[in-house]
Amino acid sequence: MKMTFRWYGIDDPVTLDKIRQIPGMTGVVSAIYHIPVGSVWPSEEIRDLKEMINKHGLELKVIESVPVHEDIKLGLPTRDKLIKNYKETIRNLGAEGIEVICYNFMPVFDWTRSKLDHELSDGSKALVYYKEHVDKMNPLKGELDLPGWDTSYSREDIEDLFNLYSKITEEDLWMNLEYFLKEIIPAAEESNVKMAIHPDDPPWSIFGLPRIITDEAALDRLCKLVDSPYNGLTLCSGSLGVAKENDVPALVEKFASIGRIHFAHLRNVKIVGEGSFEEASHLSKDGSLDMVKILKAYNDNGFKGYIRPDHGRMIWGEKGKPGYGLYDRALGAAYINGIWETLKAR
Ligand SMILES: [Mn+2]
Repeated sequence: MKMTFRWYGIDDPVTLDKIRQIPGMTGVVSAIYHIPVGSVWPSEEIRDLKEMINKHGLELKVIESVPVHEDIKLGLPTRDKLIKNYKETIRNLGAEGIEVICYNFMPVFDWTRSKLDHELSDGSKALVYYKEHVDKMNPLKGELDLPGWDTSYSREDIEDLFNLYSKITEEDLWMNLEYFLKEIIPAAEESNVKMAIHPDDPPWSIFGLPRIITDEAALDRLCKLVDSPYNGLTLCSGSLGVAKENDVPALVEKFASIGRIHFAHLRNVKIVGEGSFEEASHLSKDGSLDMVKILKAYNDNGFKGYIRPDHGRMIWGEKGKPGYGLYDRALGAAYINGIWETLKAR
């Protein structure tokens, strides 16, 4: 495995100079954040980003993420032009040596939490999702109190999107994903870029919107939509792991053994009731996931891909982007490195 760290670009208070000092760090995963969703990422900007990262002794081999336009998820007639742009972005990224693109297919909302600074018993602050809190919100009545939610959407935009999605079933969303993948995977193959879908976070429907990348059956179905190693997964332990029925080590075992995991997100979560969870430190005993078992499944199946500590808590008074501070993620990386070194030595 190759250890990486998510970096949000030059405005990120967690600088490349700091990231490179974390033991074992080979690179960062990043994106070009100012390009509107659906537009082509220009080669020159990709090259500039890569060169800046390389100058700090780090690689850029994974992009997280190239967002998928809502019109593609909705299957609107405008999708063909947008998919054409997406393919061009894939080719441009491949030409600059990018190996993996992480993306997701979640309607309207990306990852969702009810609070971003919930204080845990040790005084650290974590992202949490309490079902009773989310159930009370009604985005159509303007009762959307979702922290971290993209405020660039107006209430009218949200209403329009909800109206469009009210006609889209889970099966429709699957068909639209299949259409997208059948178009882009050949471009990914030609460009030697592995596509790696991130599971839905949390892996269940919210606000009545369809969500499909949620469990083992969904990952099986995804892999079969286009049977190519270039159609793969970002296996996120924390996203899948909040649903009790998802056995994360077994999922790693299954999909790493067939070479479909291109990017691993390692995060621990504590299930605190049906449909509710708190993000925890990476340590197994702090959450509901067995991190040694998960890493052992990667090691046993010869995983050579990219891995990163996923969200961290805010500790030691750090202020910054929720989930993406330096300290707790660095501790997570060190912990993962320790487990990995031990597994390799056995
Ligand atoms: Mn993740």
